[in-house]
Amino acid sequence: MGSHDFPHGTIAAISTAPGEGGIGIVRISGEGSGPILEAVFRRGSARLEAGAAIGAARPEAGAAIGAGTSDSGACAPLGFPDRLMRHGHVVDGEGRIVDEALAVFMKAPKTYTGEDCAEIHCHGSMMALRKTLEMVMAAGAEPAEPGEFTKRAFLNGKLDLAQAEAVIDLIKAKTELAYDTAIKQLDGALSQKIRALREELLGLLARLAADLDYPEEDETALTAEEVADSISAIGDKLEILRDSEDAGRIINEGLRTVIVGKPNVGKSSLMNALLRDNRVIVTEIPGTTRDTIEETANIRGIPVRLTDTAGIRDTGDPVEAIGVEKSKAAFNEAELLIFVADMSAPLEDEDRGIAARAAGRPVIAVLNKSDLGESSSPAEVGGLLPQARVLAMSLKEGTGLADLEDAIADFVFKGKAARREDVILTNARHGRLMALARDEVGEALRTVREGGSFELSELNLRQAYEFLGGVIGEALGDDIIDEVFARFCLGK
Ligand SMILES: Nc1nc2c(ncn2[C@@H]2O[C@H](COP(=O)(O)OP(=O)(O)OP(=O)(O)O)[C@@H](O)[C@H]2O)c(=O)[nH]1
Ligand SMILES: [Mg+2]
Repeated sequence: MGSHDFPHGTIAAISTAPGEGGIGIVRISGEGSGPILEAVFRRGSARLEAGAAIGAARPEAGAAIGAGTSDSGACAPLGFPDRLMRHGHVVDGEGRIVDEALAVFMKAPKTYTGEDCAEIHCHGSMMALRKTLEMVMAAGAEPAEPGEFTKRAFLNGKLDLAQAEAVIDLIKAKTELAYDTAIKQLDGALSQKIRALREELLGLLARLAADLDYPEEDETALTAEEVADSISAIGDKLEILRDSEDAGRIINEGLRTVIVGKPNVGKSSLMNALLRDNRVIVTEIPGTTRDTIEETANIRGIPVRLTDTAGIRDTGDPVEAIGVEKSKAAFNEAELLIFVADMSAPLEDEDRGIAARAAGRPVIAVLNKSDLGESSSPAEVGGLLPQARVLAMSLKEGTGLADLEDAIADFVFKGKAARREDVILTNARHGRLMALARDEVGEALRTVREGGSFELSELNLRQAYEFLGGVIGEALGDDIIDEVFARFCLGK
């Protein structure tokens, strides 16, 4: 039997992470959830029941299931009262036990997807889970696409699109800050902000429409100044939200940060200090690090993807030379460079050469080994890298590290401390729509300020309203919705 047995398709997937675990969950959603659960699950001890009885209830008579549910999708299956967890066994077509498990049926519409749902809690064994999923499919479920449960929740109005996207952020959150941001968005903080902005736009559009319809009623006539003020207030709010996107993306995806400098200045020591782990080999021999090494550090809640590199210098050693080439490649991909030099020695041509490569790039300069004296000064490094913040540090004595962490956080938040109550855009799709809306509002403002017709600015404001709607998933095409949910993992 196949999906056609249940009009909207009943989907199933293993929802827990692959690997060994105490418990693993097979999740089912759709009208077939109840009958499928009845078909694969025996309550109580299957061993005590006659094998024949189990066999008899098996769904190779698939039609019987279809017939039984065509008009009773919302009914709890026999033996499965709504939302009551039952103990029993998953059994195969011959009545053999696949696993001992707990199972629950949840009646629509008060479920995650808004459809009838069922869950089978097996042991967290990939074999037991796969076999259980096979049984569930044999009983009529189709394999779920990645994100399909959440997509159904969206299509059934359980979540708006921004909230649905927060689910994936939440699953992928690696730091407390990423987690906080996702939880807030799931709770609807961003959606509320978008809705409020749309209301404001709609209010303004209504006032403009009234003005255009009854221009002769002077007492209600709007002045260009009034309209411009209202538009610019909306524009400012859009700008603030748009601006938060860079930080938001970094919170979710991490900041690609590369530690560069000539050999032996303490790059690997710095990597270890930021990771709070002896991850990389440190020796007094120049040229110790020969390969690029990437690890993620949690710095003030920001996932910082650090790359330690081989010290860049001309070398006759072919292995080190490959490392130097890799360093140069990593250098070019960095979103932030940490340039390290030795404070206890005068700057050399090698330092100057590396600094020249970093010209115009976002960079923080560290003068390490301050415990050994000051032969090169922060001012000198500042001369080479005018855009850089320059910090003195001694990794040996543990000074200056906190300043560097502050500097990294400042770089991400552009000096504005991330406040917990702030709504931050974490999603490139939202960022794009927000930028489009901002441009439309900007255009409307220009028109009004230049004495153009309200009608013309009205068109731009309408467009902005539509773009904002796209964030929460209003009036979006199927292709965009599919693309959003394709980012999800299986079983969610
Ligand atoms: N006195 C002093 N020594 C340090 C300090 N930081 C690092 N060192 C020492 O400097 C030497 C080189 O450190 P590494 O971290 O291996 O330097 P690196 O830049 O990774 O070197 P390469 O991998 O060879 O490019 C080691 O002996 C460290 O113990 C510091 O702040 N003060
Ligand atoms: Mg090193």
